Amino acid sequence: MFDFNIVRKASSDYPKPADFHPSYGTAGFRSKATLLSSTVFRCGLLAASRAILLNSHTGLMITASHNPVDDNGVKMVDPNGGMMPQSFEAVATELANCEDDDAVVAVLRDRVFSPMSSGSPRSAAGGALTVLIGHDTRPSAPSLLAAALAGVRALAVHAHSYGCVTTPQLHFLVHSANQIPAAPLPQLQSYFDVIVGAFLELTKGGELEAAGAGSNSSLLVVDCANGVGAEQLGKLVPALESLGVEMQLRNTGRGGGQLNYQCGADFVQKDRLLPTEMNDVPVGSRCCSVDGDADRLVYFSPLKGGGISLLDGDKVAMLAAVYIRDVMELLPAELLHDIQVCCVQTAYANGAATAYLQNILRLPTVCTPTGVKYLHEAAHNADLGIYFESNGHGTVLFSKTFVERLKAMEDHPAAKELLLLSQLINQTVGDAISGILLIEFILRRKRWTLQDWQALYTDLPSRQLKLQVADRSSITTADAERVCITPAGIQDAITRVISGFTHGRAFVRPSGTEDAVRVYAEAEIQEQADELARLVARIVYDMAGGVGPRP
Ligand code: G16
Repeated sequence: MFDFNIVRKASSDYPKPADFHPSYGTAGFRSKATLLSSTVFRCGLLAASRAILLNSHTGLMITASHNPVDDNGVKMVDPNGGMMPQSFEAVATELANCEDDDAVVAVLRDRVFSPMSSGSPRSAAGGALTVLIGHDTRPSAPSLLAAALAGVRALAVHAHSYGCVTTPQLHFLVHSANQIPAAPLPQLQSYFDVIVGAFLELTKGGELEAAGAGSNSSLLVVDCANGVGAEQLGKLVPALESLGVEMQLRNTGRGGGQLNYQCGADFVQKDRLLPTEMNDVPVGSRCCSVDGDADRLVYFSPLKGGGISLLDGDKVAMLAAVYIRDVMELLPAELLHDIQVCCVQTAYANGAATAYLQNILRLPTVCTPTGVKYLHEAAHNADLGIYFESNGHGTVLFSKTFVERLKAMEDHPAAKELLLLSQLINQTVGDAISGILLIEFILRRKRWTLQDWQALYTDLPSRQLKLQVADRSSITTADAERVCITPAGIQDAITRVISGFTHGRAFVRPSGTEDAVRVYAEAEIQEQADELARLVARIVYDMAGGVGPRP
C-alpha cells in the first residue's frame, strides 16, 4: 500500500509556480518548459494512480509536439494505448493547479482514488505495475523526465523510460504491455517488428512498381522537423529500399537546426512553404514532413518558382479511403454484412474533401471538435473508422468484429491484405512512421504519382491565421467548433462577413495547445480566402480583446 506522506514529501520538491494555472488542453498539458516541473510530477502521480486503479500499465509522453522548442508538455496514455478519457481531464487540471502539497494529497485521495475505488485503492502489490515513459528531443526533457519518475515512484509504482521515442511508439508500447499479463515489458523493436513486418508482408513479391514515372519517383525526402522522428525514421530505410524507395532525411537535428522552426508538418501545412534545408530538392519530388513527436504527417511536392503542392491530412484520408474501398470491393458480400465504414473530420476539413467523401465515395462522415481524442472516439464507433485531421494527425481503426471476420477468411487475398493493413496502421493513435509506410505502399499499389493523388479533388483555397487575445477562454464554440458562442454577437458578425464571399466558410476557436485563437477561412479564390481570414481575425481582435497589431 502506498503512503500519502511519501507523496506529500515528494511533492514538496516540485512546487507549482505562483500565478501558473495549467489546464488540460487539446492533447494534455502544454506550456513554457520552465513552468512545467510540478505539472509533470503530478501527471506522474496521475499516471501511477490510473495504473493502480485499472491494475494495468499506463503511459506518459513528455512532449510539446509541434510547439516551439522552449515549450514542453505531457500526453497521458491509458492501458488500451489511447488517450486518457476526457472524464478524467477535469481532475487532472485540478491536480495540476493545487497550490500546495496538502492539496495535492487531498485531490489524489478524494478525487482520484475515492470515486473509482469505493474508498479502498488497490495497492501496486508486487510492484509489477509500470508507467511507461517517453520523451522528445527538447533540451528540457531530462529534468521533466526526473519529475515524472518522481511522481510515479511516489505511489510505489514502477517507471520505465524508453528515452527518446515518438508519441505513437509510446502509445503502441503501452497497448502491447497490457496484452499479456505479467509478461516482460515490450522492447521498442517490437513496434518495428509489427509495423514494418506487415509492410514487408504486404509488399513482398516484388510486383509493385515504383510510383509513377520520372527520375525522382524512387526518392522520398522526409523533413523530420529536427525532432524525435529522425532517429526512428532512419530505421525504415532498409524496408523502403526493398520497395525501391530511397528515403533521404532532412532536418534531423544533427546539423544544429531548431525543433519545428521553419520545418515540420505544422509549418508546412499552415504556411504552405518549403521547409528549411530543402531548397535543393528537385521540383516535383515526393516529400513529406512529420512534426516534433512524429504523430502528424503531410506530403508535398516543391513547385517550379517556389511554393509547394500540399497533400494534407484530408488528402491522406481520401487516399486511404479510396484504397480501402478498392480492397473491400473484392471481399465476399457476407463478410461485409453490417460492416459500418465511416470517415471522421473536423471543421478544418476542406469543403472539397468533405464533398468528395459524401458525393464521390458516398461514405458517411462525422464532424467532431479538433483533437485526436474526439476523432478517435468517433472512429471507434464504426467497424472501419478513417480519421485524419487536416494537419496530418490520424489513423484508420479496425473494429474487433471486422478483424475477427477477416481472420476467419484469411485465405482470401483481399481479407489478408486488410488484416495486414490493420497491423501496418498504428491502431492506438496517428503515427507518421506507419503513415509513410501506408502511403508509399498505396501509391505503388495504385501506380500513382503525387500528381495522381492530388488530382482526386481540388482543394478550395483556404487560409489559417492565429492571433492573441487577452483571454482565449472568452471564445467558446458549439456544433463541433463551427459556431462561436461567445463573446456575445461574434457569430453574427462572422456570418455577415462570410455572406460577402462566394463559397465562403470561416470559423474561429481557441487553441488547446498554444496561447492563441485560430481562424480558418475558405473561399472560391485564394485572395478571397486570405481576405476572409483577415476580416474574421479582425472581428476576433475587436470583440475579444486582441493583443498586438490589429489584423
Ligand atoms: C494536438 C492534437 C491534435 C490537434 C492539434 C492542434 O496536436 O493532438 O489533435 O489537432 O494539437 O490543436 P490546437 O489547434 O488546439 O492547438 P499535436 O501534434 O500538437 O499533439
